[in-house]
Formats: sequence, C-alpha cells, structure tokens
Amino acid sequence: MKNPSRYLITAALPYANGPLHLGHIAGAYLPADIYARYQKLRGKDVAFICGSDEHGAAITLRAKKEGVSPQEIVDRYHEINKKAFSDLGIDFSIYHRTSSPEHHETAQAFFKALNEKDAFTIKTTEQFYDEENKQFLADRYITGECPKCHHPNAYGDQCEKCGSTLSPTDLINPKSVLSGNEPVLKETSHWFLPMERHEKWLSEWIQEGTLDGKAQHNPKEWRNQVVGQCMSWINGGLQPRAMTRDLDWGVKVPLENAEGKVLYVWLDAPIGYISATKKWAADNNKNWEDYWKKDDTKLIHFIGKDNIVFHSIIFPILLKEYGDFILPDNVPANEFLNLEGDKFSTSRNWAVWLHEYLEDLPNKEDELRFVLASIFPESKDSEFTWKDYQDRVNNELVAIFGNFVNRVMVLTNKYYKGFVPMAFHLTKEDKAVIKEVKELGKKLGNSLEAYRFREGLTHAMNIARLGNKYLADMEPWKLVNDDPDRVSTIMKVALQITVNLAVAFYPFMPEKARVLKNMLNIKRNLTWKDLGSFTVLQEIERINKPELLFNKIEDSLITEQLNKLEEAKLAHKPHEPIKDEISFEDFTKLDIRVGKIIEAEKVKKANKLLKLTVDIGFEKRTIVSGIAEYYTPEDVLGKHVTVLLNLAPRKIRGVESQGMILMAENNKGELGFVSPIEDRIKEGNSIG
Ligand code: B3M
Ligand code: ZN
Repeated sequence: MKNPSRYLITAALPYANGPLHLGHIAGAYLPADIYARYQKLRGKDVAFICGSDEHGAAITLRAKKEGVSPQEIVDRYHEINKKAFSDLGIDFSIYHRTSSPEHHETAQAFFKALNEKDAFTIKTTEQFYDEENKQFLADRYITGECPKCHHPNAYGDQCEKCGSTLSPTDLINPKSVLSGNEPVLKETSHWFLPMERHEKWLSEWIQEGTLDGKAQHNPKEWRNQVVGQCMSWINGGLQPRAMTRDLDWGVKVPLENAEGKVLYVWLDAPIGYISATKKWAADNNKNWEDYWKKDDTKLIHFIGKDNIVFHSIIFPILLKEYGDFILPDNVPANEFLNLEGDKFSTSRNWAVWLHEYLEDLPNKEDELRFVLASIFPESKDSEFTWKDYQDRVNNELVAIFGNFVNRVMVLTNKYYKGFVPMAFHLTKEDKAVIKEVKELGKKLGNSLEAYRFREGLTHAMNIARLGNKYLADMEPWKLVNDDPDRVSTIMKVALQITVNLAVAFYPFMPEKARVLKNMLNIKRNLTWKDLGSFTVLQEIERINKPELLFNKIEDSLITEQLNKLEEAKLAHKPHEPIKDEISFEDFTKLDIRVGKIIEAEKVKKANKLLKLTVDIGFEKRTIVSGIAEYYTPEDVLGKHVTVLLNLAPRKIRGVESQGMILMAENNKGELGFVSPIEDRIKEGNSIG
C-alpha cells in the first residue's frame, strides 16, 4: 500500500478511571497527534480517533474505592481527560465514549455477527466467586500472594511487583477484594475466542506483512518490540480467551441465556474505535466504511507497549473473522516513559499529571510537546526529568529556535521597517543553505512517515541551527552600510528559513507554529509543500511586530515541581511495619520519667553518640544516646526529656549507659525527642 488516499489513526482509549500523566502522553497520544497533523498538512484525508474506555474492572474498582457509581467515575474523568487533551493541542477528530448508546449498539452487533460466524466457542469453566456478594470475580477483584516473587498483594491477572502475568488460580491464599473472604470456584459458561486457530495467518501477517499471499504492509517498518512481543505470544501457543465476563458493568451480551454477562473490556474497547468513527462520520457527512473497509485506507494504532497483543493479535483476529475490515498497517507501540528515576505510578502519585502541568505552567503546552517528543520511548524506555525539561527548553527552544527567529524579526524591522526586502541575488553559499533546508525537510518527512518522531524533531531543529549558523557566518550587520543589496538577500534567505520553521514545527508545536506564522503575516494555510520552498515570501509584504516565541525556564519553577514530587514520595513512603502487640502488663513494666539534660558532650571517635547527664530529681544518670547526627551538645543542653529508667545498663564505647532517652521518628524519617510539653510535669514526674 504505497500511496493511501485516507488515514485512520487511532490512539488507545484511556480508561476513564483517573487523570492522564506524561507517561500516557509520550506513550501514545502525542506521537499520534504529530503523525495526524503531519498527514493533514500533506492534505491527506485523516480520521483521528480516540475516546474514553469506560468499562472493565479499572472503572468499577475505582468506583468501589470512592463509594460512587461507575457512571459517576467515567463522567468525571471523561471530561477531565477530554479537556486536558484539547488543552495540550491533541486534535482528535472525535473524543468518543464507550458508555454511549451508539457504542453499545455497535459492539453488540459486532459480537452477534461474530457469533453467527462461529468465531467463538462456548466453554464452561470454574471461576472464582464471592459467596457473600453473590458475584463472580473479575481477575482484578482477586488479590493474593504472587507465586513467583511472593509479593503479598498481587492481582489475579498480574503481579505489579515482578510484572508476571498471572491467572487468579495461581495466587497463593486468594482473597476477594469485595468481601476479603476466600473466593470459591464455581462453574460458569463463556464465549471464548479460539485464538489457536489463527496462529498461522497471524505469524505470516506479522512477519512477512502478507495476508492470503497478498502484500499488506512493510514488515520492516514494524518496531522490533512489537514483532517480538507478538511472536513470543504466538510461538508460545495461543490459547482460547474468554470474550465475555460475569459482571454488571459493561456492554450486555446480546444473546439469550447470557443474563448477567457483559463483553470482555478488551473486546468492547477496540470496537470503540469503530463506533467513534461511525459517530464522527455521521456528524461530518462522511462514510465510516471508507475508513474501515477500503484498501486504500491506512490504519495505524498508536499505543503503549502494554497494549501490543490486543492491537496486533486479538483485534486483528476479530476484524478478520468479521470480514471486510482492513487490518492495521502498523502498530507503532512505544515503550515506557519513566519519571525522575522511577516508574510512573498512579497509586503512589509518582507522576506529572497533565492537567496539573497545564495549570502550573500556563501557555507552555508546546514546550512540553517538544520535550516529550525529544525523549519519546520509541525503541527503549526513556526518562522525563525536570532538569532535562529545563535544559531542553532553555538550550534548544530559547537559545536556538527562539534566538534565530528573534534575530531575523528584529533585523527585518531595523533595516526595513518590517518590509520584506526586494533584492535577491543568490550566491553559492545561499544556494547551499537553501538546498540543505530542503534536504532536512525531506528527511523530516521520511522520519515522520516511518514513525521516528525523535529523529524527525532533530531534523526540524537542525533547520533552526542552520539558520543561526547562516546569520552568524554572513554577518549582515557588518554589511549594512557598504552592501545593502547583499544584506537584502541574506535577510530574505533568513526570512525564508523562518517560514520553513513554521511548517517543519507545526506537527510538534502547533501553537508556536501558528504564532510564528502570524508574526510573519502569512495569511493562507501553510502546507507540507511549503517546506523547502523558497517562494512563500513573495506573498508577504510586511511582517508583524515580533514577540518572543519562548521564555527561559527559571530554576525556581523546576524546584517547585521537584518539591511537589518529593512531597508525593514522602506521603507514599513505605512505613515501618508496626511491631507485635504487647499487653498492658508489658507496658507497665516500663519506668518512664521526665528529666533534664544538664551536661552533654560528644563521645570521642564516635560520630553518632552523645554522652549526656540527665537529672531526674532524686539522682543523676549518665546516658549515651545515638543522636549526635541530629543534635549538637549545645542543642540539647537544658532540654526536658523522657527517660526509660529501668533499662538494663550497658557499656557503649567504654561508657556505662544507665537508661535511654525516648526518641521517635515521624513519617518522613525525622528524629525528635519525646518530651513533655506541659511545665507542670517537667521535673521528676513519672508518665509511664
Ligand atoms: N483502556 C488500556 C489502557 O489505557 C485500555 C486501552 C484500550 S484501547 C482499545 O492502557
Ligand atoms: Zn510477583
């Protein structure tokens, strides 16, 4: 398929059970948006499809945790995520929802059609059941000990500690999330997709790019990790997979004898792409079938790596079984983005949330798009750090791109009052620069075609670098008086490069590209053909007043964001497990009294120890305390402290310690005295 007439671009439907973080954005949505914008700029017919995935245990568990209905959860996060996407400039043709009636209808019809084509087998198996709640338990509703790493809270489908894929019956001591009871096994029937029937054509299609001997896509364009993951599944032997569930939240199975059953969320969600396309087509006077069923449509699924098999194995099986549907041309799945040395984690709040970024750093959405695109985890996991964010904005956007554009604008205003100069006599050097810009534009296009967005961004940035170098080499400011013709040509070439930047960066930074286009006073829409062209200037008479495209990111902003993460880390720090229970009798054995530190000195050759003399009223005790890292002798002198008096004396570094000063740690691990706050019990009173 060399020259498709239309593009159907999908981005994974995010679960509407929480907000989006930068890992999601770098994984699927931004690459998809860059690609879609690029194809639209080329004048292609593009449907860019996304929406909320509103079914499955991800939603019902969240609802249960908050004590609200699943509908309330999905209504809330659908709006939050839709807005955050739009604020980031992710320009979906439609952002649909799988709880919509249109989707339920489409998904049911799809299931029914497959059922009539005998695409499923019905099997009775034993599944975990919560007797107290009278409910079968989805995999995520069962927790227990991981059989591999012995993590005590593994889920029925996966251990989040060691990453193993599990089945609920693998868990040691399984428990129902609903009641906390041990679930029992009970028989139930489900519709299974016999995936083993499809191994042969799938492996040909994935490895050779052919279907029934006909070429479909170029397998070399598929990423290694995608082919690798699929082939390891297929080579391990595909297993029948249940396509229905015993649940009350989801798309009802549209058959008799299927009371209480819904479609498996991974069956219904990808059909969400189809129902969204239908809705969009109906609203925009298009025919949805052109996008899903015509050979000259290119279908691309943008996803994160945890969704690979669903988009490259399971959904293709469903589409092929249904018949008439095209299969994806590519599934350019990204690896994971990490954050400041750790995995993104919703439960530990270790994340930069998109909606918070947009609030904390207003009007900096394109800076974020730029930084994320520079570090897309295209072939391996990559990492977002705030320092790197600051460096990339300051050293590339401000110092290279912004600086070049600003110089061109300022000089044009200074020399020509903003009018585009007339004289244009190109020298060899000018021609070489123009040629290089053209070549970079071509390379950029090739990179984007091949889903190599990082590489593409480097080419785009090199255009700005080239512009800077050109100005620095030509030094028009030295020629103003002696050779106005030459200056005019140089400025014209520089202005042309600026126009080219507005095109090259449009997919990556659409808002900045728009501002730049306005500064240049370009009235018409730019197209991809304008990249490398040096004629757009003929259409411009006079440029507008320049404004700064980018501002430096100050240290204080980075510190603020790092502090925010630090707080999240402290709030979720694993606490020391509480020690075994003791009896009241045990407690009364402790003789605790208040005393006053009257002497304090460091213990020689010991960094951690202070030797203290404590006056407890009727006698004085020598106590060696391991607090020297936190307190100097001066800090503690005169302090009222609580002392455990009847601790057996022990020799520490040659000094006999006759008791213990009571200290305790807070949640942040900071050590402090347990000391009386009321004056009336200061000296000589027992509090034990
Ligand atoms: N909601 C999983 C995820 O967000 C799932 C994607 C569905 S795409 C059809 O990772
Ligand atoms: Zn494990």
